[in-house]
Amino acid sequence: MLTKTANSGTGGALVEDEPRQGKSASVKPADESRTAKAVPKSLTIYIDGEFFPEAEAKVSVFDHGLLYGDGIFEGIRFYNGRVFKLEEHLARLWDSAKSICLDIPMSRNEMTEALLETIRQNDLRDGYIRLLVTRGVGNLGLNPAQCKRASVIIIAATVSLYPENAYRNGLTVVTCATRRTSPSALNPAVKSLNYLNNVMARIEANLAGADEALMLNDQGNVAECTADNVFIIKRGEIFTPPIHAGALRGVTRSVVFDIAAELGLKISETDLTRHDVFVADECFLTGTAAEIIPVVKADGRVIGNGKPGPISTRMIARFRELTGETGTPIFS
Ligand code: PXG
Repeated sequence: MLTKTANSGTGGALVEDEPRQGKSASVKPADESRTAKAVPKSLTIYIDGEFFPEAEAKVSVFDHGLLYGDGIFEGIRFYNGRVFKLEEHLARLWDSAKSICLDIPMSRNEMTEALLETIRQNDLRDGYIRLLVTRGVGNLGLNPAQCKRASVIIIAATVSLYPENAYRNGLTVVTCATRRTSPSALNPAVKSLNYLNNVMARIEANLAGADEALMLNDQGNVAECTADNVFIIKRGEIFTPPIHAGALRGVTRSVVFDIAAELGLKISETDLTRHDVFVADECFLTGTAAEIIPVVKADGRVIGNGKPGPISTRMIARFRELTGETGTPIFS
């Protein structure tokens, strides 16, 4: 996850694979939003207090983020010149750090300024931030006591949303055999650089020709998808798995709770089974990259009438209003 191509202006940012049906929430380098003829412009990347062109943005092969996935990250969006829910993302980053005994080598205010400056350096108003804190350089042993200082990396890029028809037509999901990590192994609340559990699930979805993988916990209840939280709607009420079921405390998930309260919709955290998903009237996923996106098929069962339902549609509309109107200003 820390590798970068060093030879072009197009490879430094994270690019997700193309989902089936060409639906994509891929994060692309800034220059791809320009015309095909435009000369690719290199991203400017923050590493430990300095800015580098992406070809020179490199980390040591002895960084334990690379050697062991020892580190944490956040994916953050900015819209219309404002960073959406920045404080919530930073709070979760600091919680992840505390849980794994990682000292973030800067204050939250300094992190905010570094993040805003990275966006400004890339001259972006709408896009995606990948913020990483790695354990830093150590030796080949896994003992983090060898790592003297954590490294902070901030990448700002443009983001290609799923195409609008994915929001209108919905996604398909399949349940995967890979279970969400048990809290007794690696607590899924830690947004760690070790995402192999989710990557394995994602591979299963790809092999099955689905857009996303529904991950269960060790009890067989629904936890979440590979990078998104799951919600279902039954008889006008919204349900989502509780955190203890292995769901990340998603920032977008919290926004759904806020919108539900605002719209007077009943919402609760409850253990869900695959059956609950199959017989739901509506289903949607939430995540920073995907935002709120409907699901219309799970393991071959058509959800509701096979089209995004009215509550999902209202949620999406209100979410879009909020992202366009709220957030931490970047340029003032
Ligand atoms: N579950 C998991 C396992 C996640 O990693 C979410 C749910 C949604 O949380 P937020 O706070 O984004 O509403 C995530 C999000 C990406 C990306 O490119 C995001 C995540 C992981 C990998 C990629 O946005 N985390």
